[in-house]
Amino acid sequence: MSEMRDRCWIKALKTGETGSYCLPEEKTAVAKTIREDMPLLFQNIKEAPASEAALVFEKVSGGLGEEGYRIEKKDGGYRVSAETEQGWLYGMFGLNRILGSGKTAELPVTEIPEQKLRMIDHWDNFDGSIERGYAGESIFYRDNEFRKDYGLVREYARLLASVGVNALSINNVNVHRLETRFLEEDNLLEIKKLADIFRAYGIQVYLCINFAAPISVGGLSTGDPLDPEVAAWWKNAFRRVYDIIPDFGGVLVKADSEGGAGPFSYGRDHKDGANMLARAIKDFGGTVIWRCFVYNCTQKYWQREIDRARAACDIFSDLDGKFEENVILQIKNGPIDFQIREPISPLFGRLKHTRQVLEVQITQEYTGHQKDLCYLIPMWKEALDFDLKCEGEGVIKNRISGIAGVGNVGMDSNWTGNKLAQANLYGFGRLCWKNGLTSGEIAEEWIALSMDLSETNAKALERMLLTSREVYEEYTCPLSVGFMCKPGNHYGVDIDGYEYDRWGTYHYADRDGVGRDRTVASGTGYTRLYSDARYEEYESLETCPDELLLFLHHVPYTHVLHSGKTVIQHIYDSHFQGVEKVEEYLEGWKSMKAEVDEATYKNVEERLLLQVENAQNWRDQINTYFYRKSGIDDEKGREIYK
Ligand code: GCV
Repeated sequence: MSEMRDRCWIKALKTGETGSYCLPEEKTAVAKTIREDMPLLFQNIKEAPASEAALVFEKVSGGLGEEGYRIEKKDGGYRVSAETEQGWLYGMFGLNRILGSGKTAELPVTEIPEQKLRMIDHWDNFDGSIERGYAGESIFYRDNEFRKDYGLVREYARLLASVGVNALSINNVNVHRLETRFLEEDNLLEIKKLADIFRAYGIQVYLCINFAAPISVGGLSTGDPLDPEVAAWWKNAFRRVYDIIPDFGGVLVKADSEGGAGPFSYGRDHKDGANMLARAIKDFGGTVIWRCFVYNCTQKYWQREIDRARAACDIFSDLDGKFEENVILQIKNGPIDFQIREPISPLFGRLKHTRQVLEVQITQEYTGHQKDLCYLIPMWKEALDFDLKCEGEGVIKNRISGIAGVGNVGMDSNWTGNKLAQANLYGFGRLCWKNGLTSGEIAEEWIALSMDLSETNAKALERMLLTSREVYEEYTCPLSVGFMCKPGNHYGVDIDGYEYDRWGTYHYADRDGVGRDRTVASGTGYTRLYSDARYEEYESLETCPDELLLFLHHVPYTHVLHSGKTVIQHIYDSHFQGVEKVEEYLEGWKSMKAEVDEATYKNVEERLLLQVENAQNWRDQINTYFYRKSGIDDEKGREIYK
């Protein structure tokens, strides 16, 4: 069974504000959850007959939709109204949050989620490892078996539901041999137990599938999506799934990507692949979420005409409008791969008649491995608020039908390895639900619910969170150049680690300048994938935003930014500054020691010490590298190792 877990942001309230509550009848799994969890969340209040209750749940019709709720004060207590039990569930957690963060002045509140699909993607493998996981082993699997720690799974389901997550894929998008067999009956019976737990918290379970499964487990000679035998095999497999889990969500598919099978293997396109699965799963009510992370990962660095940033657009643009209704395309926020700074993927603008989901990475693969502090909400907000300036609705959050985040939890007792990385999971859910929340509001809420800090320290921690993305950017990635990290594990500096490799992520630094030329005038033409307005902005050095410069242009080190600095001076300044700020984080955290429990204090201090070391390494190597390339001194005369 699970060790004592950090309850995170869910408060066991002892407010004394409410004397009693009236529970909904136990008709469904969700209502049962409310009955069981109410006493955990509102600890000093007792069940009471409806007439006396100070906290009542009421069903209403109209106005709140399938998941919305309203909370208002009523006769010295509170009333939670919803059209459904799922709405009540969210209302219960909403009230817990409001009371727990002392925000009762905001009542009455009416909340309806702004994104329909709010999904966590697990990259968990059956052997218990997690691809890009930084918080211990998988909570679902161990040694090629189901871990069967149902209490822990339930705690996790509660955590996700408390921030409004309503879907979950439970295995890695890279589907290996054993996970391919998740579609077989014995495994499905285990998956059903997980689905039962998640269902009780309003969360639908999805599986990642291997496009080559008809061959590897089905014994067919082909996985060709246009072969009727292949389609029949999938339909049969889905029938098996739905016989066991009737409300199964569907499948998430990574195909033709990083060595995996896909429709290209059979000379077909991605509409053929996605639609075949969509038709096979349609009768059972399932959805196919198809990832657009498809690119050639075997290029040579001198093949400058091949641009990985273009790949998704080149492959998917012409397929717009040709997908079945139960297909959703899942698109990473940037065109390459979850770097600390990338432009927004132009594919969002090119799909006008296809459902799309934004994919972000909560787990900190390229953003510090949950050792370095990096609060990611500002980055995701930038994506949601980005205006493509195209015909019709241009703002991303209004074009998509959901958001998926690659999860960041594991067996570590605080769930996320670094306690402060909890803020990213919390914020993911809150932001999916209410896109208009600011990064500051989310940070403030999370701190109020998760820590017991004085106002001054709470503000100081909030500032740390809010500045941490930019600070990480400062000491790692100048001007969106990207991928100067160690190959393989993606932590720490290795400036040329990927420069001559096959992955298509080159910075092209030479003695004169740096950056990837993606212009129409002299580069790969990537800028033309955007609307006219964005193309013009990005194509011209006059208007290209500084922070995207090296993603889009190759410029001399002496090029002057809008900030007034040269590129080389910006590199030096930002790297010195980034390290200074991390050192300040450490001092700031030390000054909070008296107000933080010991385990959390140590947990974060340990990681900040690692972050200081990491930031210094980045600073020193980047500064030396660019000094050696350019021969240009730091105008402030600081020490740059030669
Ligand atoms: C699950 C990046 C990561 C891979 C990941 C892949 C993806 O390339 O490094 O570990 O694979 O993205 O999103 O599919």
